[in-house]
Amino acid sequence: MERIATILLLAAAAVGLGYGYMDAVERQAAQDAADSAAQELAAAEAAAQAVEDAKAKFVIPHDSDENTTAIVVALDGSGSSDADGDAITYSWTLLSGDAELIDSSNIATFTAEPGEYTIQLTVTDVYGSSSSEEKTVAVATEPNNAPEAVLEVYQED
Ligand SMILES: [Ca+2]
Ligand SMILES: [Ca+2]
Repeated sequence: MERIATILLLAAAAVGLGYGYMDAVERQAAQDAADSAAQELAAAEAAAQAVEDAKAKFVIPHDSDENTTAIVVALDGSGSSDADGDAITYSWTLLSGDAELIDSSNIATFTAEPGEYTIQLTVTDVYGSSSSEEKTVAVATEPNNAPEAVLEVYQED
């Protein structure tokens, strides 16, 4: 009788271990899924940060003049080249943002209010072969602190 009880106890312990093992496997699977989701999130955040870091960023300087809320941004394509030494022409396009590009060959400028602007430069050689590069420019609002009111009260003579 005692022996049967021992066998039953051992069987119960084995079943318990089995459940314990399954729990561990399931916990590991859940942990792996959570780790992989965290890795994907981190990768997405890193990609978003890389896009943010790649932006050329400017802040409109504070100059105590409420009427000057823009800066002139210069774009320089003079580093472009052709491997064969062919003459190249420059074409500037504002892909996003509200501004007017003023271009003269390898240099372009535009007046930028606060906002984001994406500009594309395309260079084309005499054979009609071309390549393009895009850049995003982020212009931040002129920083300004509110004045501080100070009110004192006196008795008049
Ligand atoms: Ca200003
Ligand atoms: Ca060429």
